[in-house]
Parts: sequence; C-alpha cells; structure tokens
Amino acid sequence: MNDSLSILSPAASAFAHRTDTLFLTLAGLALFILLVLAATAVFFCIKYRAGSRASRAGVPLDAPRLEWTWTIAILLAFLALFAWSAHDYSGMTKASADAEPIYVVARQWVWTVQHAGGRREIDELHVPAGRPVRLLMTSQDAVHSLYLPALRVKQDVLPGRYTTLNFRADVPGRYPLLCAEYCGTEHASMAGGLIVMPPEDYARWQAGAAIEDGLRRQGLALFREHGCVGCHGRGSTVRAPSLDGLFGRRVALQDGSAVVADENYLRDSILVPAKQVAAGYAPVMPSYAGQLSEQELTALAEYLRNPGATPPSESQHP
Ligand code: HEC
Ligand SMILES: [Cu+2]
Repeated sequence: MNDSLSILSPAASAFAHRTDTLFLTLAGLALFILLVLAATAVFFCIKYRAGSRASRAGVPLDAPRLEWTWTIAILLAFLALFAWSAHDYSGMTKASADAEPIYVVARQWVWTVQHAGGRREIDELHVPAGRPVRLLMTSQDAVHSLYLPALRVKQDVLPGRYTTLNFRADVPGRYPLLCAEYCGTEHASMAGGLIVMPPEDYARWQAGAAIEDGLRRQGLALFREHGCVGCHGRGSTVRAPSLDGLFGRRVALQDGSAVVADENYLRDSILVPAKQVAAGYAPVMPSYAGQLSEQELTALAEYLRNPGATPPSESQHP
C-alpha cells in the first residue's frame, strides 16, 4: 500500500498502535454521531417543512425515560473513554527501572544527544529496539518540544530543569524527530532522525565511542576539577554528606520536609544549593551556576546517578 495514502504516519511502537486505536475510535464515534444527527435533522426538515401535511398533534412535552437513558448512556460512554485513555497515558509516562537513560540538550536550533556510554550525536537519536528508553531533556535557551511522531510521544523541553520522556520503540528503522514548540527563526528546520536499531547493533554502535570519554568518567573528572571531592570525598574535613547511593534515595531536608533525590534535585543542589539544604548540614556549599555548561551538568548528573566502582575518595586532598 502507498504510504502517502494512509491517514496516520507509520507507527513504530506498541504504544503508537494503542494511541491510533483510541484516536480512530474517537473519530469513528464522532462521525457516527454526526451522521445520526445530520440525518435526523434532514429528515425532520423535509417531514415538517412549511405546508406539509404531517400531523403536528400529540407532541410529548417531556419524556423523562428517554432523557435519563441518553444522559446516562453518554455519561458512561465518556467515562469509559476517559478510563481507556488514562490507562494508556499512565502506561506511557511510567518509567521502567531498567530504562536506558539518554540525555538531550536542545538549543536554537539543534538537538544534542548524549548517551551514557559516552557517544554524542547531533540531530539524531539512536535507540535500541524493544528496550525501554528514558530521555532526560533540558534546554539551553528557549522552550522546545521533542516530538517523535512514529512513537506518538511529545514532551516540552524547558530551560533550567529536566523533563523526561519514556518510550519503547519496537520496529527498527529511521523516523522523523521534530521540534514541536515554536522556538525562533529556524524552528522549522530543528528536525532530525530517530534511529531504532536492533539491540546488538545498538551495542556495537555505542562501543564505537570507546575512544571518546564515557559520560560518567567525564563527570568524575569534573567532580575532581571543581573541588566537589574536597568536601564530599571521604577524606574531607568539611562536614558534607556522602553522595554514594544518594540517587533515588529520600533525603531529609533542614526545613523538616523530604524529597527524592532525582535528576532535578541533583541539578538544584549544584546550581542553587541554598534552596534545599540537607538536614544536619550547614549551607556552606557554593553555587556552581554559570560555571558549568549544560553538557557538564549532564556529565555530573550521570556520575552522581551511578558513582560506580571508582569512589572519589582518593586523598590527594589535604
Ligand atoms: C565547600 C564544600 C562543598 C563543595 C565544594 C561542594 N559541596 Fe555539595 N554540599 C556541601 C554541603 C555542606 C552539603 C549539604 C548542605 C546542602 O544540602 O546544601 C552539600 C550538598 C550537596 C548535594 C545534596 C546532597 C544530599 O545529601 O542531599 C549534592 C548533590 C552536592 N552537594 C553535589 C556537589 C557537587 C556536584 C559539587 C561540585 C560541583 C559540590 N557538591 C561541591 C558542601 C560542598
Ligand atoms: Cu525548538
């Protein structure tokens, strides 16, 4: 069949098929109601046109049974549609614990993608087929929006914080990647490709970056260069919390509340440390706002997410 004849763009994930089913059901229902109402209207226009001899006697002024029936039927139909779409939507937004994290930085007018294995790319996003992927996205300037039509997912990308997009692409191939939020003169050209690869090919493609420094390793280097290790390292004399195993944990704060240490918490801890001070510590950590680029913050976040086998405890520091 000719692709250009189909109404919907190709679907590359199970979620895309579910979204299409929901969309076509809604469209079909709306079309059905439109046809019934239009046919009834035309029928009455002809039957009761001026001068027709149709009987106008005995018109019921109220019909409670009929009114209750259609009110309740429509209510139930809409509640069912709501439950159906809410179920699909929550399935889409839920992150799976083993999802592959990929960092995306948007700026006017390119997409920069950074894989945990160290591989970087521009205006292209390679993902493994059949595996859950979690995009962690931020913008260096305006508000952008990452849109992957073949997966039927879209998410705003905002300056100053991370937003996430979870998906699992199933069908290998190349699909469009678009910016769906007007972001300046070249907005229309802020587009690229989503490349879905069989997992073995993806692993091989990732390994092609062995010569590049892994993102985590780069984060560790920054952790040393910027003196984080001087306070957070094990040999430190400053009273600062250990960051090992911090990611994903609940952190008690000075003001008595608690938060889960996610990417945004790490980010805020580095850029605006005074905003959320860990309970039991003095707010002595300096702000690193303006000293770290988005790319470097990404590397630090990746390192803190998974400090791994190389604890920054070497005591080259006094
Ligand atoms: C002058 C010492 C000092 C330096 C340098 C420092 N920190 Fe901190 N940091 C602290 C202290 C003290 C706290 C606890 C108080 C607070 O939450 O602000 C903290 C808190 C944090 C937290 C939150 C920890 C938690 O348990 O909630 C993170 C994440 C963090 N720092 C990361 C970094 C990174 C990354 C760097 C380097 C870019 C860095 N810090 C540099 C002293 C420091
Ligand atoms: Cu854009």
